[in-house]
Amino acid sequence: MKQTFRWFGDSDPVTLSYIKQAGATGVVTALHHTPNGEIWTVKDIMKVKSTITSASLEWSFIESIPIHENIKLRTGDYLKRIENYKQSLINVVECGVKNVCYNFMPVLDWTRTHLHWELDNGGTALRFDKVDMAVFECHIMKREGVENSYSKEILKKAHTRFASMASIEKKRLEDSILKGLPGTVDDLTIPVFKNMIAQYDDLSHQDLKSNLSYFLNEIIPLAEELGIKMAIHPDDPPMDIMGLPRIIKSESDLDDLVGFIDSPSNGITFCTGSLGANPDNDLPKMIRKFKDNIHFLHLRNVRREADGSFYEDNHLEGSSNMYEVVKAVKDIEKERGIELTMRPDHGHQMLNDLDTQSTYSGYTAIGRLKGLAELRGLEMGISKSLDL
Ligand code: DNO
Repeated sequence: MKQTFRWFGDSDPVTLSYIKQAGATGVVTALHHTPNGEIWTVKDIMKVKSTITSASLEWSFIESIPIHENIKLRTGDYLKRIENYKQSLINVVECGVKNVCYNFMPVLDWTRTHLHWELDNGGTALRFDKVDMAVFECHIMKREGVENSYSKEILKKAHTRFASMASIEKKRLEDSILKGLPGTVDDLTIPVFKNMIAQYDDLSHQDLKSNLSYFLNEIIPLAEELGIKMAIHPDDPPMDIMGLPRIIKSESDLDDLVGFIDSPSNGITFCTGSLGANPDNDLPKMIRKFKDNIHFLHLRNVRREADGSFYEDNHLEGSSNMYEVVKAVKDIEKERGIELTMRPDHGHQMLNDLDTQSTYSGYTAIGRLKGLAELRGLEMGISKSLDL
């Protein structure tokens, strides 16, 4: 596998020099300052690219060129936004970058209820707690219709938990959910957020899928002509939240995706953390099944809990069998005669990184370095012992 690290640009405390020291050969980044839906200019792309190449690294994947909400809703100026997207694709290719990750999650990108959840060993992890999510939806943002989204049991627990929460804890929960996680939409306030989700009131899962299919049928022929590999990121967590439809969370969703348009450019970011939070997903089986469409790997491991909660465990631990996952990856690499690009996704906050609040949540240097080192060792062990 080609080993890469996500980098958030010049303001990222995890510098290109650190990334190089971690042993990665490439970085995954985006034009984080270009507003969603605007054209990425050649000048801006080249600036980032030359910073990366000056550090003797490669810009392996763009993560992401985000999709404007009007495209997801197929409303307003969506046709103009699609044209902008196409122009951005033309421009990135002109700069020699040909791999593009994106997602189709309405309003929110990835979502957690805890950004610093304490582990037994003193480090911290990201966590999604179903009851806390219900606390937020029922008692903090007071979403209409929320009682239809949770079981009676969870709603009851949420009621009791909210009653015992100090205001600082309520604020922490609200911030964890709404204060834009790295690479996501801007920070949101509850009123803005409520307006944004209201736009999706009448949009079913099927409608959103049909809007994705429409978008792909516009974009993929051009991407294929340009030699671009598009790779959709699955929904994280892989379930509806806030009453918003989420459509890329299971094997059958991926079946639909690849069926929308048959092209090597219509691909997948196989995120083992996002897909692994859905207990129905058999990750090694899915890797083998979607072998021709997987262009990018996000490797991490979540520990699932019975009520749908999960936290991010060590990369080789958690509920998914990372040995079987990497073995499936090695098999498909061999079959396709290629090396897939991977990044160790997220990492614990640990050691010296505990003394700093400046790294992006989940994107600490040491936790990811540990994840990369473990995955690298696992890959070597599999390759050498199975001759893959
Ligand atoms: C979280 C990330 C996601 C991802 C986007 C891709 O850590 O994997 O935010 O970048 O969903 O568009």
